[in-house]
Amino acid sequence: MRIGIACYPTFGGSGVVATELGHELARRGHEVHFVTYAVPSRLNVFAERVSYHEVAVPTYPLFTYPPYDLALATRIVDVALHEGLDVVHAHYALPHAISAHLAREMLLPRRLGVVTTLHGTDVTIVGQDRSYLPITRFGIERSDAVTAVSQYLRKVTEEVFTPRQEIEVVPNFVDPERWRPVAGGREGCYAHAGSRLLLHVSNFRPVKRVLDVVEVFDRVRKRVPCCLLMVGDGPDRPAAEELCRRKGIAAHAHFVGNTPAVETIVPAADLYLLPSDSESFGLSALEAQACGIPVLGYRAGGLPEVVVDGETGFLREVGDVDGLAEAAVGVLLDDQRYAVVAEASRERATRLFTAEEMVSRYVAIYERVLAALPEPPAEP
Ligand code: GMT
Repeated sequence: MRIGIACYPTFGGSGVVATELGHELARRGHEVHFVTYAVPSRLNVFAERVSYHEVAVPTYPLFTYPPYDLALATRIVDVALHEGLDVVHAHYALPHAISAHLAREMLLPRRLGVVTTLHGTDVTIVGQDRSYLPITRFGIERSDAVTAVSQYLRKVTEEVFTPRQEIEVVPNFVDPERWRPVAGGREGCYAHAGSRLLLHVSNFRPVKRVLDVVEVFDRVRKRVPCCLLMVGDGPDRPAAEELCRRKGIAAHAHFVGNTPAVETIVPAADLYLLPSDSESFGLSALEAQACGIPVLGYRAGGLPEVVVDGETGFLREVGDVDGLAEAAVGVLLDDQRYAVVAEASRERATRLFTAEEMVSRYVAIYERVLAALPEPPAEP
């Protein structure tokens, strides 16, 4: 099959999932064409059967807002015609599902299947803004198939958009070879001898509640020697750094910005903190667990589908930083319990969230969509 993938190329989870899926599809013999404005952060452009097609967005004095969605639709058409795409898979509804639909209309009578995967804020925040709700619903309804990355996200999508078609849940997956415990991994990476390492990775948007990460760290540090490693960048980073300075813990909190090689850092951590107020899935929590790192977060959104409280990590109500700190201290001071939780984290993550299963499910969806597309009119 020839599959186009439209996604965000940034460090965010939806682009990561799209990229990992593309690589897996290519490994299974499919031809995969990424169509986006920059090379996705985890894309190996030299991988066999993987191509990258840049979307150029020319500016013009009249354009206060250059129309990326139109440029993307035009590029999808171009790639579909020249590379013979069967399906385009849009990751994150806006604008990808709309551009994919537009491209399909432009290509008629040539056929192109459109599959949309909803990832999170495209439904929970952006898609519910009055400026975008109708067009998000339109994108969902015009897709030939729609998937969501968690049961939680499917439920919210059904409640908010009441779409006509069924939404299938295909959870995200993790590569157990790439994300794995590393012997001695707890030394180094800012964790000094005798000190534990707490880790957070995100785009530092308000939904991630990075100030809660600092609050938890501050409380844990009073009882267990530890450091905090903050990976990523975004709007709330200055506030988090300032809070560390105010609390007098800045020397122990390291903000390192974005880095593509997160899998080399995660195994060095003792605990992974993801106290988002709504996480549709929490891919980084899955990756941490695959490395045998227990996760602490809030009982919100789809995170309870990824982290089992008391078994692979610890979940508390949103805002309960004391509860999270208490759970962190409890497990850090009990080596035996820590080992059990760490092992369960790895075992569950690599058993339930396999590429093999999820990629097969996506391929089955593509095949179903293709089989249902109307035949093009016969040549005269
Ligand atoms: O929806 C977003 O905020 C963006 C998106 C991204 O590109 O980072 O994140 C979402 O998709 C990820 C991959 O499916 C999920 O693991 C994240 O939980 C989800 N983020 C939120 O729901 C906040």
